Order: sequence, then structure tokens, then C-alpha cells
Amino acid sequence: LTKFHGIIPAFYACYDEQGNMSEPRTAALADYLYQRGVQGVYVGGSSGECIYHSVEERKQALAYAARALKGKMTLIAHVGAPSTRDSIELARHAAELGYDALSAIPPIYFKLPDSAVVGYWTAIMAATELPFIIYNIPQTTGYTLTPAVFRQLLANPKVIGVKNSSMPALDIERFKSAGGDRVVVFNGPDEQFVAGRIMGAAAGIGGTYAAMPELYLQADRLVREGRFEEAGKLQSKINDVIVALCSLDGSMYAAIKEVLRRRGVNIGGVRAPLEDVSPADAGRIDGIAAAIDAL
Ligand code: HMN
Repeated sequence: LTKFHGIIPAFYACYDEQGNMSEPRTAALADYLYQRGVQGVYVGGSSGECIYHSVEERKQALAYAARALKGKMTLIAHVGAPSTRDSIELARHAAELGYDALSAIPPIYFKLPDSAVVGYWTAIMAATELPFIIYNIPQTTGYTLTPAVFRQLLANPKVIGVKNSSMPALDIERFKSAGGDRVVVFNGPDEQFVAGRIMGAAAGIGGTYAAMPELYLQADRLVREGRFEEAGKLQSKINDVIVALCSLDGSMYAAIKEVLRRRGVNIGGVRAPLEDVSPADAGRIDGIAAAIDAL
């Protein structure tokens, strides 16, 4: 479990000018994160726009990131898809690529009973030898993982943790309490990374980390050193940036990609139906990028 700690940015979809998956641009984002010293990456999740990709494209995204980062940091593959079949295909692909762990949201669209969701996760786990991280994100999937279902899943030794993106920091504490030393809880909401770490998360996986990895690494260090007041103040500055990123007309990921462009990493735009930021917001993006550099 020691592989799973610290700052694990959710990796973004890296497109060429035509909007196709780009290996060189993936390598550029990978290198930028590696240079900053993050502990791992979470590839093909929400922030990776996986929901808008074909299975083939998702395999490309997983392969390009692995080729760039294998052996350099912890690699987690998100393989959740609407069908069990596609998820298993992605899981096997990730295992062949040498990923360190798999993770998956619950199956989306139909509202399924716990038994179907548990069956889905169990089938993915059975497909490879890799450890598995449950992904709880009720605000987008409509499915809420309860501590009782989590405990049931813990009967499977492959379950090593949960990435919890629900807002209550209490949920992080409850999952940690249910799993104890045999689980890692990953903080999901970036806006309360510090709270999540203090309440039981040993690591964070976040959609805004790659926009400002140095700030999250610093927050993580402050928590490890018990400097909670300073950590809280830094969190507040991080939150000002997140609020600014979310205040533009386009999607937050479009805004982040513009910030990254200003930090020297061009990974293209976002895939529709996600919306681009309008050219009129260029000045505001400059301001956000400058604010990050100044922190
Ligand atoms: C992923 O790519 O799967 C992300 O890590 C998900 C992550 O928990 C994000 N949550 C959502 O997108 C709902 C957060 O990092 C989020 O982007 C951040 O807290 C800003 O609101």
C-alpha cells in the first residue's frame, strides 16, 4: 500500500489539433507532472473525459500514459464503463501495460441495485491480478457507496481502497474506519484536500492537481508535518483558484487546459459536449495562471 500516497493528479485527455488522442502531448503532460514530483497519476477518469471516448481511445490513453510514466511513479487505470464487458476489456489492457492498480466508478445510466454494482466491481476484479480501488462519486453517477457495501466488498482481498469524491469529509473518515490499515482512502474533492487528509485519506486524486501540482504537494507536506493551520491557509488559496477556474463559461477542464498552455504544456482542448472557454476569457485565464505562479 506504500505505493499509494500523496498527490496523484487525475490525468487529462490529451488531444491533437483534430481532437484525436495524442501520444506526444500525453508525453508532455506526463513529463510536466514527473518534473514536479507527484507520486502517481490516475489515468482515464472523469478528468480524463473517459465518458466521451470509445473503448479504443481509452486504450490509447492508457497506453500512452503508461509508456511515458511506467517505472517513474504509481499508475492507476480507471476502467469504469457502462458495461461490465467493456470494463473488463479495459482492465485486461491496463494489466498488460503494467498499471499498479485498477479503479472504476459504478455502472452508470440505469439505477442498479447494490447487488448489480457489487457484481460489476467483482467481475472487473476477477479479470486481472491487480489491486482495485473503488470509485465513489455520487454526484455524477447517482450511486452512493455506503459503509455497509464497502465492508461487503472488503471481503475481496483485491480491494485496497476507495477514491471518495462525495463532499462530506465524514465519508472519508467512515471508509477509513471501516477498512482500517488494509485500505487507502483517496480524497476526491480538491476543495477539501487538507480536511480529507486529516480525516483519514492517505492520498488525494484530483481533477485540479495538474493545474497547480506544486501547491497540492506543499499542502500534503504541511499535513504530514502536522502544520495544519498553514495547510488550511494554503487550501483556502487553492480554493480561490478552483472557484476562478469554475467561474468561466466553458468547462473547468477547458479552463485548466488553457492554464496548462500558459505553463508550457499544450494538450489541446476538450471534447464536445464539454464547452471550450471563450476567447474573450483569455485575460482571465492569464490572471489565474499568474495567480498560481505567485502562490
Ligand atoms: C477524476 O478524474 O476522476 C477526478 O479525480 C474526480 C475528482 O474527484 C473531481 N471531482 C469531480 O469531477 C466531480 C475533483 O477533483 C474536482 O474536479 C475538484 O474537486 C474541483 O471541483
